[in-house]
Amino acid sequence: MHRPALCLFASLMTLPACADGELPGIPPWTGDDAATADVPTWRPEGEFGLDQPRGALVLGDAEGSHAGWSVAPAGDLNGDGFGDVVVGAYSDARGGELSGSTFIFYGPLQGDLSASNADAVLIGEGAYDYSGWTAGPAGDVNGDGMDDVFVSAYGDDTIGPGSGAVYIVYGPVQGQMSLADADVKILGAAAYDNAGIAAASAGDLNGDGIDDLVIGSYGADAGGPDAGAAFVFMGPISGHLNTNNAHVRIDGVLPGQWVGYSVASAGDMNADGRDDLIVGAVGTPMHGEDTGAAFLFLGPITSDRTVLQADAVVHGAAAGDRLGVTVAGAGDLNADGYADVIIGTPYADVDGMVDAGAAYVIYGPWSGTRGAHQANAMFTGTDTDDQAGFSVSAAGDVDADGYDDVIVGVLHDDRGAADAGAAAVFYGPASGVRSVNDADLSFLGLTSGDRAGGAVASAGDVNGDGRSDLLIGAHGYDGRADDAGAAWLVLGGGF
Ligand SMILES: [Ca+2]
Ligand SMILES: [Ca+2]
Ligand SMILES: [Ca+2]
Ligand SMILES: [Ca+2]
Repeated sequence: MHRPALCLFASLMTLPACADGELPGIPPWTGDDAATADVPTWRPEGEFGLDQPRGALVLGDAEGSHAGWSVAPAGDLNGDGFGDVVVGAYSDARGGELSGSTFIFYGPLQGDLSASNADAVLIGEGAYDYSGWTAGPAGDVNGDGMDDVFVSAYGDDTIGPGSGAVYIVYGPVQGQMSLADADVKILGAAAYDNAGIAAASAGDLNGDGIDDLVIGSYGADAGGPDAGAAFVFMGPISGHLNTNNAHVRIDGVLPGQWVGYSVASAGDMNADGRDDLIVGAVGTPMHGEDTGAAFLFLGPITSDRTVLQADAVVHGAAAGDRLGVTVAGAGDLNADGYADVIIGTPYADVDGMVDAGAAYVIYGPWSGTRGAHQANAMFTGTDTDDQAGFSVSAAGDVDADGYDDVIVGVLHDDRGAADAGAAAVFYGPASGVRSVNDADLSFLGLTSGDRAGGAVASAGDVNGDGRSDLLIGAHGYDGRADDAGAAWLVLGGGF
């Protein structure tokens, strides 16, 4: 009988031994009940091409810049009361080859826009920084009442090759600036740590009313070579730091575990008033190499720990699945007061289709150990190499029925054209197994290689009409130039 490597490791370390599919100290999953909801009177449904205007289109302006690799709401960076949008282009060359740029557009935005006309541009410091790999709202990390924005650059080499960095720029943010002038720079502590492969606002993990930031660093070595780590910085955050200055570190325990490949706020999964944290570890070898796992840590989180002290874990179904490439809070899909999460596994094989991909929903409260097949809902790709779950996000409440919804990127969906990609919205409450072709609402890429859905996000309500808006990145879109990329803002009121 196969013995999970993590448990084998635990017993080697004289920690309690554990049975198949369990981590020490974390009891197994025991099942739950699915929720049902009435269908609302207003609900957009069906398949839509991204050529049908429903908001705004941001076009990358340079060949190969891959704008839309990351998309996110940014909070309100200019203080006008409207939410703003960030579009990352990790291979933009404004600051040098592959330095990357991050484009900020103030809400409300409408019609066709170009990266060249962004309200603010944050430019990578140097060649091969990959800045804008992720970018998004930092909350208000300096406590001055203005929202702040973070940008990651996992290729930054200030400490050594691939040490990585995450920047914070305090609001108000406007005009062009080099990230060298960012208000905060957090460096990876060592070469090849790749700090900033993931980063996210962590909500308020220690309950002091100031937002906190979590940084993924899959190459960190404290728990073994490339065991990886997630680093939590409690606000207020200022100045030049490195990951050794983190208030809390969460380390992997196995070589190559790649903890911190993804990180996100889970919301409040146990409804205790404290935000919780989810961390992906794609190299976790539960059922063989690169099964992958995602670990939940309940707030308050104020002391260092390893993934063996997680409050809950879900692991992939098979070797090579790499569960946890992406993780996100999902809002509250079943409207029970407990926040839920969604976990992307684009390299999961589905019914023999290699890398068809899947996204798994787990409802709060979540404790114990479970396998991916014990997710509360599962959204699957429909063809070999679809890579469903390449991106995952809360979608807000698109159909305004009181149940939050989710959006799943399908990197290589072929319905629009070969590898045109798609973004699939599933309305809450969701349960059981559904294919992305059976999504409630789908947005399809237009032309071959667009890779729509390479990034997805809830934009909040950018235009203030009370409808939840969506962001869909297509980093392979050729609108202005080959692979210049694009991002769509889809307004919920645009149907
Ligand atoms: Ca601020
Ligand atoms: Ca909590
Ligand atoms: Ca819930
Ligand atoms: Ca809904």
